[in-house]
Amino acid sequence: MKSCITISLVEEARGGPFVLWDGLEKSIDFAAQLGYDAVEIFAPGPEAIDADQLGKLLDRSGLKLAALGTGAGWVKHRLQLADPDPTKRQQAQAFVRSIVDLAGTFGAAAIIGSMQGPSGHTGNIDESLKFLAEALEDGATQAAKYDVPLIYEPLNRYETKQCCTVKAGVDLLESLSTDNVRLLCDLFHMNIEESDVAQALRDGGKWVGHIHFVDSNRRPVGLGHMSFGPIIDALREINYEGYLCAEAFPFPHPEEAARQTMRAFRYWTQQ
Ligand code: LER
Ligand code: MN
Repeated sequence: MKSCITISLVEEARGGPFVLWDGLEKSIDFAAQLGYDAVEIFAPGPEAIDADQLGKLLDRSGLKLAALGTGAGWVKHRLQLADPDPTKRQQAQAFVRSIVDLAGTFGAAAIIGSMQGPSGHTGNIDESLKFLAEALEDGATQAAKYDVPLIYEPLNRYETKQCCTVKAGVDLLESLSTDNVRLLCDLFHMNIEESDVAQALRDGGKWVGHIHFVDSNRRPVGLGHMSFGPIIDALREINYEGYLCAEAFPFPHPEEAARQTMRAFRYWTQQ
């Protein structure tokens, strides 16, 4: 398993669960100094990232781009993939494709999390799920051009009503005509929704494609009450070789949150 840390470039998301906030250059250099393998970047949109500059920063530091988040499509632009308005849905899908294109040039995946929309306001979960499935097919087709998967993240019940557990995520992915979507299992959401986090990961099996590595209270790993032993055992059992990515509150501050996660990553993966 490999280590990864989130960098947010989205001012509107201040207070959110992203660890590093100090721009790409400083954040990437700091992540490299701590020994991280990769970064996951949350950007306002593709135009906010200069691909040449990002390429140089990654080369210089030896870090990989693990993934790009699409959540700013919702947080900043109020676009969501299950919007009942077809024009807004198309705009949301175009936003996702633009992030898939940028991530794809780095051999990285785009993540669909908050962009799936809360869905509660339509009052029609089946319709929302149908729109979401169409969007996942669309994004996955685009991602396949770069030989990367699209990554889909079930969220807890306070953020979406469409799909809140690993089981619901697997059912959704299995209903698609593409097999190019993988699940992002965020341990914070799972702590709220699953009856057994480790068993849910085991059941997720081959569909588990990315992990948000965070404790029960969304603080860095080690600062909550999650049992990480069984979680790491389950990931080993399913031969998970992807990233454990720190998506946590920058508690008590970004530098210490990054250090704490790296200590926890080493502790849990080196035993
Ligand atoms: C995004 O990865 C996520 O987990 C959501 O809860 C948005 O913050
Ligand atoms: Mn997450």
